[in-house]
Amino acid sequence: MLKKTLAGLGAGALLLGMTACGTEGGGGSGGDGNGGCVSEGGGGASDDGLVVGFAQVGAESAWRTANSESVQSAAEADDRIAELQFVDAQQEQENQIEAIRTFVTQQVDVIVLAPVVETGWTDVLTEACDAGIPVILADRGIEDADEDLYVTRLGSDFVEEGRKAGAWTVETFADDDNTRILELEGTVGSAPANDRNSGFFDVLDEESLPYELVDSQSGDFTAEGGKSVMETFISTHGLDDIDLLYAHNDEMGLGAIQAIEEAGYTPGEDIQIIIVDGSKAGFEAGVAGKLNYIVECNPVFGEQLMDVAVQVAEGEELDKFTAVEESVYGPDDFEAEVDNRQF
Ligand code: GYE
Repeated sequence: MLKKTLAGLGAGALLLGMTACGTEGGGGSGGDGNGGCVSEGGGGASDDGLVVGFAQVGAESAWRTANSESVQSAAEADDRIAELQFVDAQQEQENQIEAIRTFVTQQVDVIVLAPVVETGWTDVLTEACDAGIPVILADRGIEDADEDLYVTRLGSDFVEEGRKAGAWTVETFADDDNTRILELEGTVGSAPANDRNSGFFDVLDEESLPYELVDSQSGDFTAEGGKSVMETFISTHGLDDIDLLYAHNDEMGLGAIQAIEEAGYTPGEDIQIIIVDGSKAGFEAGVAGKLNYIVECNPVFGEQLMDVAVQVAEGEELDKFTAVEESVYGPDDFEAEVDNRQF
């Protein structure tokens, strides 16, 4: 529903939205796949185009910067979008909550949220629902209990990414008695940290790989975080008996590589390293032999997101989740792929 039209509708539209949330919001599962807010929110795009509010996570990684650029340039180039209101939440959930409340006050047509963490969204998303404004999740997901409070999610299958890292680990260390692993987790409570962890260890357990998780800590998806946690790992455990570092993103892996080198070890040889994302800098480290496996996570889905925003505004039925396409790369691929990287 367009901003200007909605403003004119006033309390009637508000009441309609509230009824939809009240009756369908508590279901938790099942439903028609569009949740309780959607049909009431979809008023159709007018010739003026949509006003979209986007509460982005922050600017913590090359992945994130590429994602913001992709969304902003797609909105700019798309005649169906009148305006994208972009908020960088600096990795703070409270900033995202504040941004959503502002979008509701401004009566934007569609809210796009890339949630920093999975929990704590019920109240603010109910407010958006009550205002009749549909919410799309971009990138990260939220807990299942709140699935009726958004229309659809467009992003990566993080469990699958973890599983790919796990499959390579099982294959690589199949002959070892006990694979000793360090894990650099993403932001605590975030969907990619939770899912990349569970997907990875599920595969190791399913395939009965003998392993020991020596330590696992969060580096908050940043290079500084990855480096300082790795320094702590090294001083606590040494590196002589460690086989593998599993870093939930490029930045943390690259920060860790620095710490490993500063401690006098050779990353990629003394310790094998997996990263997730696949930025150019990540591939360059691969070409230099400093890491061993890259699980791709694709941030360039801005154009697809604009399509979804228009469909949602028009009240179309959509799948609850659409995964972007992603691949995996080993040492034989690094050289050939490095120049293709878009971020
Ligand atoms: O892997 C990481 C970023 O949510 C998929 O967030 C995203 C993750 C990405 O900080 O680099």
